[in-house]
Amino acid sequence: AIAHNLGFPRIGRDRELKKALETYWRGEIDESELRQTGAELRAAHWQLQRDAGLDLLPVGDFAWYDGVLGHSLMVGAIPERFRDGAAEPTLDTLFAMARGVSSHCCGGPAGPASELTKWFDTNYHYLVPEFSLEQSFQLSWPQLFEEVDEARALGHRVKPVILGPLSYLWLGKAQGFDKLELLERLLPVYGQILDRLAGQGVEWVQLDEPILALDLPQAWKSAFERAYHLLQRAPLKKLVATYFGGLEDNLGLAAGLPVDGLHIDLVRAPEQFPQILDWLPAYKVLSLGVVNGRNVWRCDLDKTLQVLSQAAERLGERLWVAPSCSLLHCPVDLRREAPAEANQWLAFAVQKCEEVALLVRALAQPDAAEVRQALADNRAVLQRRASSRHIHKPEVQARLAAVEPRHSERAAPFAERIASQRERLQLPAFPTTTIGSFPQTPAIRQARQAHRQGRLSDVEYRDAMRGEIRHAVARQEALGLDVLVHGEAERNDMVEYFAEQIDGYAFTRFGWVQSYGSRCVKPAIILGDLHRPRPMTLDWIGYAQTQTDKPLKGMLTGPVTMLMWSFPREDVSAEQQARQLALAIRDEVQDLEAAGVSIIQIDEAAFREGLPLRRAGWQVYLDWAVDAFRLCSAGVSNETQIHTHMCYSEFNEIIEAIATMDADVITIETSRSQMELLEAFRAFDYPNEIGPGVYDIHSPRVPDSSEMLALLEKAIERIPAERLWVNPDCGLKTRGWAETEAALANMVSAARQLRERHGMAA
Ligand code: THG
Ligand code: ZN
Repeated sequence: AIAHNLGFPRIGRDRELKKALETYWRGEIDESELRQTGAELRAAHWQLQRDAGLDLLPVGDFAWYDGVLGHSLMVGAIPERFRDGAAEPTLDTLFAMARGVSSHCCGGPAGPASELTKWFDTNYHYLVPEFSLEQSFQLSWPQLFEEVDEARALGHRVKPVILGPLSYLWLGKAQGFDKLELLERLLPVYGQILDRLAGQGVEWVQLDEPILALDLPQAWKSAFERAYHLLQRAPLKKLVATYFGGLEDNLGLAAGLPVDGLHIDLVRAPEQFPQILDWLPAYKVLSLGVVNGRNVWRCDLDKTLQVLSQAAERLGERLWVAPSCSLLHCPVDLRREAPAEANQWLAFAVQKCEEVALLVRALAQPDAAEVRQALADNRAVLQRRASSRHIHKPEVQARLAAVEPRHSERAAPFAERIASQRERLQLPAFPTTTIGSFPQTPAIRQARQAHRQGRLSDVEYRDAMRGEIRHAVARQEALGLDVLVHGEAERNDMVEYFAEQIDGYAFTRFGWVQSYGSRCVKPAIILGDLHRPRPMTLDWIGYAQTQTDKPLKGMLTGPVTMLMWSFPREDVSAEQQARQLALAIRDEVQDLEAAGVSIIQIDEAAFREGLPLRRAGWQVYLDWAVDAFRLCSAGVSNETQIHTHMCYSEFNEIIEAIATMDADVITIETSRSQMELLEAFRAFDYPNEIGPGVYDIHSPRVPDSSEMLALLEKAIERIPAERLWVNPDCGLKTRGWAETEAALANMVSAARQLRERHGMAA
């Protein structure tokens, strides 16, 4: 069998690419220095993979900002606003597409960046290709070919990786026409790419078609056969790679494509084996993705070898072994971390390559001493994990087992609750509030860093943060907002902040994963059973409440978002982990209530992101996700008002689940769609209160109160006036104070005018 890899993280073990990109964008290094860093990273990554024991290395997985964007350049899909006459695109064309260009610069092309969106169900974001009706494609960007030469000059055996034509079109955006019509125009460029690679002496190319793991319309299924039939004559071997899910109804289609090999994801969809063997033509290579490219746990080698041995018996040399998907989605190298007990259970990208190589070695030489030793070590490590007291906590499990359905039920239905809450809170009509965070100023970040490094004592830090809280509260009072927040000065990331205070989480120092462009996240790892040893936010929020007579909203992150933005366990279900998190947050909710906090917001920014790729899985997910939210929020009295906030915008398909969450108030992002997103809430007759964002916090622009008033009038057409709140789209942590105060002043003024107009002024 052959050991190969679908893709390696490009950001670098120490985020070298991030640093080089940002230095280049600031004008501190020139293009040749940036390119030099890129070449060094590629060389280092190939070497790491080769040293790990892989036979065939990916090329084309490196990208300056994003792989889909690089692909758009390669096929010449460059929107008009970024074109500079007939000139070939440059690295700056690529960065302009990724980051936008302002018109006052250099007289070159100007325009907003292309849109970013989530890459399938990962936390990676790609640049959405923009297709026009007159779209033409031409080979325009030689990066892939140069990198092939580069790798071969270094003596590596390589397999170029390209996004397949159907997945590429599927991921793009076409205004007012069917993008599938572009396929015939696109395929000749793929033909040229393959010819050119063959000319460079490439034997195998990997064409990624992850959409084969989605529910596809019939027209797209048929297009697969047509497209690959046309590409068949290219003089090199093609491996079609599928990942992130099972092929299901596309299994026959994928297995039958006129190509030379197929990669399937056996981590997400183990049931595809051995079924696949009955579908695969006898001449084809089968690549089995058995090492999880989406998580950080060591592979169970014994279990995996059982599957691989069976496959090897049937396939012989036609068996390839790989991670389930590109390793883009996991951190780079565990050897970078400080020693810790948990490290033995973990594998990052480099270690995953070693696992793949070891599996192949074990197939060939099951009795080699090193193989036996490695398998024995793996067995012992997994054993220790299975019995570790750090992971299995009987108290947590007992508490979870004792949860009853009534714990997810508020004491009274919304209609009764809201009456008690109005009585208690005495808010005006159209109450004004914010989503929770206020500007994270350099002073705040410096204080946090100084505290972390021990340069600021606990008391000094507490006083500094209390100063920030007093400032935020005073500003909000001066602005005339109705429901205040403490401003979240003490928080770094809305998940990390809570994860650090929940027992059962582990953290890395260098476990960065690219989120988009130069931006990375360092997800926490759910190591074992989770629980909250002590209050997490009470000191800050309790302090803030002492600074004002107005209602103050307590701010928490919800269980689903905590889970979606962490590396989860694989030995218990997502549902179980969400319920453990829900209980931890429930404790905090109850402590806040007991401290007199009358409004508690539980953010579920990633609620919609959790939806499975296939529609058949949606209801099961929504059921447990909604229940986790209810479990964390339902333990309060009728007079305590529960809010939630969701950033993302498509609610139509999940509106019923959102209603079932039964938050008293939901705030959502709507300003960019001119309140059109509220249509789902109107059509469904959403029963609870809603705060549609009246201005876009992603831009420094300060809208007039008349603009916000117009949006609110639109909102009133869809939401009854008594149930309407007034707030920005999202948190304000990325904004400056000046624009924040100006925008909020206009927002408060808009709410006052609305009250006058509708005869609802106090
Ligand atoms: N928190 C967590 N995960 C997330 C988001 C989050 N995943 C999805 C979405 N939000 C991703 N968005 C971003 C936005 C900004 C950054 C990363 C992901 C970012 N990162 C800093 C950087 O790369 O320079 C590093 C931040 C740090 O030092 O911790 O700017 O909100 N958990
Ligand atoms: Zn938001």
